[in-house]
Amino acid sequence: MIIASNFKTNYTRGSAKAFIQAIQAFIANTKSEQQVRIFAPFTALDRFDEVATLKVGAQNFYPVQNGSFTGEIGFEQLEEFGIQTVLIGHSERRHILKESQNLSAQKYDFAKARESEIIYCIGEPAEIRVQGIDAVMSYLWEQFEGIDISYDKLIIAYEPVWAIGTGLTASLEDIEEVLTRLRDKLCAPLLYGGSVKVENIETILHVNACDGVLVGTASWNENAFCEMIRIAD
Ligand code: G2H
Repeated sequence: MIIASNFKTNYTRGSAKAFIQAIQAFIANTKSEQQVRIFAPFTALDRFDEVATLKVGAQNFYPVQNGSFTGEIGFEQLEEFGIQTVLIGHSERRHILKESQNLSAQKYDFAKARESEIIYCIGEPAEIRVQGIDAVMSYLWEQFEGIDISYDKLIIAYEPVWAIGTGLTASLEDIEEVLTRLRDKLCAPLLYGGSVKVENIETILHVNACDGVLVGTASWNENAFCEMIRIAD
């Protein structure tokens, strides 16, 4: 299973590094075989000790080699820290930062050319969900425009927008329905994200076609995140 934590805009450099080192120690002590990912803030990125099952990733980057893009971080600047995995298309980038599908696709092409693992996020807002599964699926397929779904380092995270950071989790039936329809057309591992927590991770991981989870809020606690990895074991 893939168990990923998205720190979002939380943690200082020191506290994020301490968290990552604690997770490394947990993996070493328990010999967990779960594939763990931690998407830390840029300021906490560093060359961490190598742990085979853990990758530290970046939550974002700008798809250029060099250039004049004030305030942005380029991919080469991430590679300096040995970053091998990135998030693209998270709903907070799409909806709050107004990133277009075109920009997500540009980032995707850039990271793919650098042979990085990509966790590519898709999800529908509440007004689409109420229209039923066909509307949800056509909305989700639009988020694959310009995306090479055959890339062998692609992981997809299905995160219904209305379930993100709200405490509302999609029902197991809804998650299964979406993931199995995605599975019909996609070979990439499929994650669910949206208010995953210690109390619901076990049942979510048992959903047909679910290969893991992307966790925000509930992972911002070292013990809780370790417990989620343990439950996946
Ligand atoms: C969805 C998720 C992590 P949360 O954004 O990407 O966050 O678990 O807080 O809903």
